[in-house]
Amino acid sequence: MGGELVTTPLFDGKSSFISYPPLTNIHDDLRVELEFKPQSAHGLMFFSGGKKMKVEDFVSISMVNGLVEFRYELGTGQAVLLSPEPVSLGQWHRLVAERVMKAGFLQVDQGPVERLSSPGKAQGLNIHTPMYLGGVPSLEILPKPANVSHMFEGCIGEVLINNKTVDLSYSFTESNAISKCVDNSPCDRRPCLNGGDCMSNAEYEYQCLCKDGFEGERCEVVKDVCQRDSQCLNGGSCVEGQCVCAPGHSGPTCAQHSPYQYAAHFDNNGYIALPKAVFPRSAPDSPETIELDINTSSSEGLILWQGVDHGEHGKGKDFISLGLHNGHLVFSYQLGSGEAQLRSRRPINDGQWHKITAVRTGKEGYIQIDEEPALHGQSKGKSLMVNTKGSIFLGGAPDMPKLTGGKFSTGISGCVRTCPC
Ligand SMILES: [Ca+2]
Repeated sequence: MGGELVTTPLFDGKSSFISYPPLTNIHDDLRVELEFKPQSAHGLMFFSGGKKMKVEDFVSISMVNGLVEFRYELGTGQAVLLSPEPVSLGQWHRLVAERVMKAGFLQVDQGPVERLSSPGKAQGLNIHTPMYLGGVPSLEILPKPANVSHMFEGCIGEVLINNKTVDLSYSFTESNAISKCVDNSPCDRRPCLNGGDCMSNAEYEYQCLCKDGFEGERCEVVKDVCQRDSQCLNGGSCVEGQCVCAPGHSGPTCAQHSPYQYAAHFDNNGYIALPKAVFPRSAPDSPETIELDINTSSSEGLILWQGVDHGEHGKGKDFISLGLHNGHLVFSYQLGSGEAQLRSRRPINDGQWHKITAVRTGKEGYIQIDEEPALHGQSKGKSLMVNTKGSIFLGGAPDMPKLTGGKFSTGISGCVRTCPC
């Protein structure tokens, strides 16, 4: 990179690239977070390939027609995920591209999470080439099915692989035609988190005006509302400065009572915890029924969740959930040997009240929206019982990515009421 240390590289869209040692520990899952400022609507930002053979494993992240494309091949067919909206050129964005076995996820900025699984039996990613950023030294390196025609033109900022920051300027093995990225204002990088406003007050300085409840130079710190359990009311406990309410209570200090039959309004961060007793586990052959009315305009988010206890990691564990994906209701459950996913035919996020009935009997399940015909499905494998120990969360949940094993990152906005059933 010449004589000067470049911490934020600028790629020229032609011969620029930086390479790093081949990725390791990514066979089962790979999560790439990348901060980028594109100058052109096309170009390869990230590539990692396998051995040259008939079908070559690879992962690529590109700009295609102004959209972000996340593409991977595990051996039996590609998954190609696209951001729903084009990203603005000349501005900083952040993408998260993740695959867990065959299941892929892509989110750009605060947009919806796109989901798609790769086809066929292959589950593992087998990587042999270096990891490339911004381009490759020769097009020969790229497998044809990756469908790459341009290299990336623009800047790449922070890069995280499986939650670890890549040291862009020291850990590379090779680089070509890299220069230094220049921003007009220090606010261009969007340094203020959690909805904070950025003010630029000198050439290299910025100041964040944080929203209520956040503090720190970049508004990265969630203000503590408690230091000890006694500051959380009604039997709530203090976990890392935030009250985790006992079932039947809600609010920052758990002051609100939430009886079991209720109507509640949620914003993105709100939720209600109910004791698991309101939703008793029944014998494998008798039906379990969830009935509720919902009125929401959210396209993504968690409506109801029961899985592991709060504080445990939910990845791979049994759960039962109702959520929204692209506005469609998704009833999902995992009994230990495979997940069932039932998706409503129509979106339900039209700001009108809808009656939802979700019923599970062993592996079999169905959902019914209003008076429409029921939609049936079943989970794979032999397991019949859902082994869930935790509280039931409605409208959202604390620490959602951890609790739900990455299935949900937001709650819903809107109203939920239980019917008198
Ligand atoms: Ca493979």
